[in-house]
Amino acid sequence: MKSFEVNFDGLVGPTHNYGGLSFGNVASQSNSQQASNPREAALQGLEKMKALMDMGFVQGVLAPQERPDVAALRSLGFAGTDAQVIERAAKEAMPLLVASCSASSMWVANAATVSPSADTADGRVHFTAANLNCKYHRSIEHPTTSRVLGAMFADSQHFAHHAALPAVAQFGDEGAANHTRFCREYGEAGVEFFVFGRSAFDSRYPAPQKYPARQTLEASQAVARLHGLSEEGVVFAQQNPAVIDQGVFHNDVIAVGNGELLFHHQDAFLNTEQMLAELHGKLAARGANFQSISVPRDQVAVEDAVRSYLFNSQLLSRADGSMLLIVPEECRSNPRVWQYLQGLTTAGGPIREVKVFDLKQSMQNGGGPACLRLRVALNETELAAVNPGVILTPALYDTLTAWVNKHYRDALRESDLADPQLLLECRTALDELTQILKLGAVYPFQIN
Ligand code: SUG
Repeated sequence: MKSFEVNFDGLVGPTHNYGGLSFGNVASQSNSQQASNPREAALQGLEKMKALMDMGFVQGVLAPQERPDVAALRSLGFAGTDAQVIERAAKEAMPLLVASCSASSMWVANAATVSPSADTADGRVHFTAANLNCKYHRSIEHPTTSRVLGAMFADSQHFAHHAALPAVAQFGDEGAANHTRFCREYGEAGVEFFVFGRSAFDSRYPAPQKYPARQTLEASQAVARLHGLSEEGVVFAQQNPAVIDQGVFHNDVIAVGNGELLFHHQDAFLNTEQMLAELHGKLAARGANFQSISVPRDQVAVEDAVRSYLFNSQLLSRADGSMLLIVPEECRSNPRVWQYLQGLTTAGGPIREVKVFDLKQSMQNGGGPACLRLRVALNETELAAVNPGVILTPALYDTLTAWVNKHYRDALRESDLADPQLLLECRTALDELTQILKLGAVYPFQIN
């Protein structure tokens, strides 16, 4: 049976703004308070989705969340009509209003961890929504994420959904941003690679000093158990705490994997040799020929990797067996990174082509091409069981582009977030979107 890796990209929501909300994420902190352009952000994302579709990849769409999140503000004690809730939050606690308006759900690599059916004990595709509890503005995403994923992957014969892990730092879980799957073919059993930043219960593991390690070992282990993964099918590895302190807040800022290949920075991990040997051995047992490309620090410094998002790229398998790397424009404007990439594609290795996309609106909040997509490996039967409304077609692309142009503002500043009209605009847009994507009622304003 044929199998595919389907990329579901997060559609940027109408409140996309620069709130400076993510301590440890250099771009989010340095662009705080700049005016954003939500329309441009959403169109940039759609361009990338269309380009992949046009290249023959199966491409899906993941809906944004309801923002401002009035229900979250109510749970913090703001009361009255919806307009009054927003007005009071703006007057008394602006940072909470900003957090409740974040369009951060666009970075769907953080929505969930996904294990394909070939890896799981019950032969279903498993999803665990990420609790994202390191940052308040992201911790409020998972209930809607679960509803949206449930509406996209509804058939319980093929899909199993797990609620987010306990909402405490000891089980901090950032989803697929710290998870990669290696395999020979997408439909064959693979090895799932979980990368954590610290251990919550075992002090022998070092931790970063300056910035938070968002993913714990215990969270990764819990997800592997929930998904019914076998010991032969998992490898756990620790991120180098020193790179977290340089702004690598998720492992997908310093490494990306696909098929039989891991593309990573020399300084990405602790105990790299041992980890690579384990991956090699476990993949060999599955008939796969694991390879890695380590980018040396004297060619690309960690700082260049963080600024350019070289590793926050999409590594895609093409029909001829070669790989394509989708990178953000910031890689081309960094001379060292661009030079490295020129050498990489001509070296006779698996990565033969680089394609560049302008994702500046998302990049300025620390979200590159890989952050914007959730990968779901599916066989033909499973793909047929996915809600067809969320699979991108030329017609859906046109509809979504028109929808964005109709509903989105082209400038948003912090002061605009207090405008009660913005809430109405967002709800009108999202109500229409659930019809376009055939999701049913998934948003709090549609349910309550
Ligand atoms: O969680 N930025 C996101 C970026 C997530 C990137 N995802 C991956 N690497 N997979 C974060 O830090 C910034 C929001 C603001 O400051 O307005 C933000 O949430």
